[in-house]
Amino acid sequence: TSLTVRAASSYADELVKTAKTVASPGRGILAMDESNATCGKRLASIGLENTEANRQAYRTLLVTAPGLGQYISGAILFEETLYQSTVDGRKIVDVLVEQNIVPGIKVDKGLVPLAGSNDESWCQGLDGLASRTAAYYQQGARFAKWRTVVSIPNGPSALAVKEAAWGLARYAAISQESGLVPIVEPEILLDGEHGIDRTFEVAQKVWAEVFFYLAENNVMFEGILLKPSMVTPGAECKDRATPQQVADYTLRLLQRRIPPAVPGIMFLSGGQSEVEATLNLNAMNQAPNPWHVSFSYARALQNTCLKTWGGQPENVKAAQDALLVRAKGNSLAQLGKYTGEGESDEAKEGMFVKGYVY
Ligand code: 5MM
Repeated sequence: TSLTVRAASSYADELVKTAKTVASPGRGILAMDESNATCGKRLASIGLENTEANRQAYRTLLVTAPGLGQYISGAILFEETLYQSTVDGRKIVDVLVEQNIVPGIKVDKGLVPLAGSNDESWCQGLDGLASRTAAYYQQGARFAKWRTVVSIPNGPSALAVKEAAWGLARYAAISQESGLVPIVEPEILLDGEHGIDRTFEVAQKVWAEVFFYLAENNVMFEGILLKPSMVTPGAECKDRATPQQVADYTLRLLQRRIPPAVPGIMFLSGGQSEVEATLNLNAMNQAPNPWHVSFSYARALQNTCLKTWGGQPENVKAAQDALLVRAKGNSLAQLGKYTGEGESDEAKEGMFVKGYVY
């Protein structure tokens, strides 16, 4: 039977192929789609100014790490980077393709306050999206990403959940019509004192609604990827969870809410330490899953790399090695073979920042 649905007819086969490539065994996504404001915060943390040249130098370091494509199947770029060249003048998109990495593009326009809610937010970017996604495809992007957030301490209100789910579904339908595989990312923020059961309850609600609207918008499930938060206790909850508990809750959530037609579940790290994010992913891959359970980390891949670089040209190689250590660790975790041995103390430090706004 044909997988074709009205909303994705002309690109259906290509969408399925792209999604499968990104969700290939032992690989995951490098999220390097920091908007200029977020990139500025990262650069400030190592004492660098937020200039285009510094952003270019850092992104060049990331995409030219030798052999990165062995562990990384896709890289999410900010619009600036999709049109940017490396410091030695090669198009970043071309470098990724040479590395066997599929270029992706962040298409949301960020979070703003949601009127009528309990200090919650919604994600902008639907106006003019179809023309932007068409241009991004021309420029070489093959998948897209839209991140919205749900806050547990602030509710979440029924309004905020509905708005998040509807926005994601409209974005997904539009992306598929342009030939871009949509990554569907309703991040449930770590903020709060709540226990893991409360996170589980909220996640079930959010994903039920997301899939309701994805179906209503004729999104083809074989041609999407998900980017969920792992089910963990709130960052300020006294009861901490082991990787085994996180894996049990998170897999139960997926089993209850995510159809096996979805080819890839690419988790975000959300402020977990680098090692924690890798251990949790590894725990989820101790037995076969109906989906490809993998990673789409920003901080949990980049943190040690960024600090090792420190903006110094002589540190580029060491920083690339640090990125490759994390990429390889998560590759092993995707295959359920990560041991956690020999990790630095730095990689074990949490990165959660309370009330963090990107
Ligand atoms: C890299 O940061 C992404 C874009 O954020 P802004 O547009 O707000 O700057 C962000 O969406 C990221 O891809 C996800 O949150 C996953 O990152 P983490 O660090 O949670 O793995």
